[in-house]
Amino acid sequence: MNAAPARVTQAADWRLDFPALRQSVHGQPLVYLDSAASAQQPEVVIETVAAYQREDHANVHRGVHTLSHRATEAYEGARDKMRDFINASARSEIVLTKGTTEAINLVAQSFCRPRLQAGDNIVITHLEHHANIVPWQLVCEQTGAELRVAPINDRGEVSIDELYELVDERTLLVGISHVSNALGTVNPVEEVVAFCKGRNVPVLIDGAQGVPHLDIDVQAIGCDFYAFSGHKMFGPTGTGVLFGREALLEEMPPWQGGGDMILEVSFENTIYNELPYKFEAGTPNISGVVGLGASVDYLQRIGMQRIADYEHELHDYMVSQLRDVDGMRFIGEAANKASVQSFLLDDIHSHDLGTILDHQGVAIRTGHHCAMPVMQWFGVSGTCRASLAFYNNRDDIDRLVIALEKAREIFG
Ligand code: C6P
Repeated sequence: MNAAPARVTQAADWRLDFPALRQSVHGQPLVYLDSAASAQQPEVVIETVAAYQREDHANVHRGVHTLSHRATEAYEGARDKMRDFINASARSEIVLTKGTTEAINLVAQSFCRPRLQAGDNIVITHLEHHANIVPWQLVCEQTGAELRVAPINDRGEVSIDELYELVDERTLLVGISHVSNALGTVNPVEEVVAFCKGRNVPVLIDGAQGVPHLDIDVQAIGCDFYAFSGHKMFGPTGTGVLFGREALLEEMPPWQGGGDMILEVSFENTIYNELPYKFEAGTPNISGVVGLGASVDYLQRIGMQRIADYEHELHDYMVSQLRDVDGMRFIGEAANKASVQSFLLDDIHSHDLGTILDHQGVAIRTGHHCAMPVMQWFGVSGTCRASLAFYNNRDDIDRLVIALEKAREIFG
């Protein structure tokens, strides 16, 4: 037997782990092609959260009683899993946040704001999600610094040479996505980090769309910060991670104050907690983080490299099948892509097309994908976006194609 059918069989098995994928929508078996917005959760994540809530729930780091110990163990155990998952060198480098957005805002306010002065700059790219644009705009407004934006080309690839030209001795940080959510472009982050390291410029990578699809090793990448969200990696919403190099995190002040981020408080003087707790004020999303730990275990059982290989093949299949649909216009054709294809069909509005597909049981995302500058670059108000996870298979793509052909008939 050749490799392709074997992989498809594996995908069918993985799919059975996801209860949400077993349902019908508008009378048709659900085809879920919106994992870039939020991925479905396997049974084991749902059950782990439920079991925690049924039996172990209490506040963390606070109680001497048994349930508090159990909750703390489960929560801190999940941090250890996350450290291992991205190969951070220490658990102190794993700051638990409510998602990528919060993680990037933390860096903007705690790392950049105290350091930035008028005339300094931050460099990002044109294909960033709003979460990797607006926090930098805010901190630039607050400090008088300049936000510089590296352009993209017609295929949706960052012009890396132009990015390098924007970096100078006044650059405090470069922020770049690992994988573009709107276009699927995989950015050469290792190269960018190597260039910036040579100039002592820290790099933040928005890994929201990287972590679910690629085997991430933050030490091999060499980045200073790496941000990602739990709900895109088959875990609960309201969870996420900021990886930060310990030396940088140590230098950074807390950005939110409250319980758990302190060692001692008096009106005269407050002593902050050690890493990573200094950045985790208040009661966290305990059950969500415990569920995220279960999702890491689940992903590691399958293997991220296996997932990446399977998805790569499925992505190629999706692109080849969509390309043959009459009236198809691709938005984003980078040489190196992962998981996503954005497109428009004839002159059908993306929301109309999304609705017609939904009525055939096919879920895609439509609109600007929180990446308005990308839409502006391509001169469109929005696109349709099909995004894959390892639980998708070729049948899903075939159903998408049939649904698109039906939409063409409807719109005449
Ligand atoms: N993109 C999408 O449909 P949060 O909301 O904090 O979990 O993630 C924000 C975020 C940051 N960066 C990238 C590259 C992202 O894709 C996202 C979330 C979703 O594309 C929802 S807008």
